[in-house]
Amino acid sequence: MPGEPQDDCLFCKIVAGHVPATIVRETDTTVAFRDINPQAPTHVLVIPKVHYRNAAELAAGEPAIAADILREAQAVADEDKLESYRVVFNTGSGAGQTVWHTHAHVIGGRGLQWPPG
Ligand code: IU
Repeated sequence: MPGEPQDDCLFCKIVAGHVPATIVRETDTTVAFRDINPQAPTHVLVIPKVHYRNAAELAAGEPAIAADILREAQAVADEDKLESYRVVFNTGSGAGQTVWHTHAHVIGGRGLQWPPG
C-alpha cells in the first residue's frame, strides 16, 4: 500500500523511534531532525511519517502532507532564526538521493551559492 512503512527504510525506523535522531520538531504527519552529516549550521531533514520514495510521489499520493513539509521547513527556519534558507529535495541518484524516503533538506545559517554543485 502506498505510504505504508517499509521494514528496510532508515527514515521509517526514525519515525517509529527504533533508530535515534536529534528530533527538533514533530507534527501528526511529519518529523524534523538534524542531519548526521550537516552541510551548514542549520541542516535539518523534514520527512513525512508516511513512506513515499520522493517528493513527487508524496505530492501525488498525499498532497496535504507535501504542503505540511513546506510549512515545517519554515517552522525550522523560524526556530533557528534564519532569514534565508534553502529547501532541497534530491530526487534520483544522479541528484544525490541516497535515502529513498521523501525528505526535505532545510539548509541555512551561512551564505549559500547559486547554482549548487
Ligand atoms: P539525500 O538527499 O538522500 O542524499 O539525503 C540523505 C541525508 O540523510 C544525508 O544528508 C545524510 O547525511 C542523512 N542521514 C541522516 O541524517 N541520518 C542517517 O542515519 C543517514 C543519513 I544513513
